Amino acid sequence: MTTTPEETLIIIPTYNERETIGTIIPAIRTVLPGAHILVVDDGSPDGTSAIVKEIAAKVDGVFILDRARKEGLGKAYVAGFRWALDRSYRYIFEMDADFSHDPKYLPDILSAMNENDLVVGSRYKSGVNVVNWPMSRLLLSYFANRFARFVTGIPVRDCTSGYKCFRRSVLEALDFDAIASSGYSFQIEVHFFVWKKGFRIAEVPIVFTDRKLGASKMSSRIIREAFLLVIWKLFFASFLKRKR
Ligand SMILES: Nc1nc2c(ncn2[C@@H]2O[C@H](COP(=O)(O)OP(=O)(O)O)[C@@H](O)[C@H]2O)c(=O)[nH]1
Ligand SMILES: [Mg+2]
Repeated sequence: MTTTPEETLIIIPTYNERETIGTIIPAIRTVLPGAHILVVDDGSPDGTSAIVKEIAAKVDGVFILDRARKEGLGKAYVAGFRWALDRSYRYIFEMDADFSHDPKYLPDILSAMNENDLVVGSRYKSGVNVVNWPMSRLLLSYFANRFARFVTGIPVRDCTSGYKCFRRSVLEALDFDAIASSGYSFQIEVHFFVWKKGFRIAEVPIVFTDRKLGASKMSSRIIREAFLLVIWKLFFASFLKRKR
């Protein structure tokens, strides 16, 4: 690996993750010592932010970005990306707080960055690698991904993955104001724009294990947003580009 950990930032969006945030931070640092961690908290009423502040007071390279209210994953990530671009990080990760994204894959993803601009931790790269999700949730995710790929043409098998690493230049090239969505569709939109701009994208297989602590923030509104708004918006964007 030719990267140094201080060049790497891991952004974790949180909403009510007090049961996991205190253990995921040291787990990340064990695997990637020296990597910086930014938690973007949307005013969690359960005190997630206070736990992060306690850790940050003792450990270098751990930061909290407090936002006033819950505005969805997309807005939290955009705030985190802007924070990262104001500093000198070269590799910027997205990662969940709930251990669904096992920190053990961080070095594999980072190594793959040597030849790529975006590397996605992928549940569907080789078969289906999801543990403990109810069948209904798995089918929804799997077919939503196939549908999104079919409609938009994005060459990523796990379009909704929230475990990934961007090269700084990718985030610099993204027009954050053009990314309207807030839930899983945020991930689809980001993949779409990165692909359309011609960046190199790769997927690294991961096993995704459903959270054992805390609660999912998935909602039917988020699913509706992904299906109706983004996929069709991206379909027409893709179609119009091909026509021109
Ligand atoms: N800041 C912020 N984080 C969020 C929001 N919604 C979800 N998250 C975080 O995004 C990550 C993934 O959410 P999760 O509920 O685990 O989704 P699931 O794994 O698809 O069920 C977790 O770290 C959540 O705490 C939000 O509105 N704001
Ligand atoms: Mg989760």
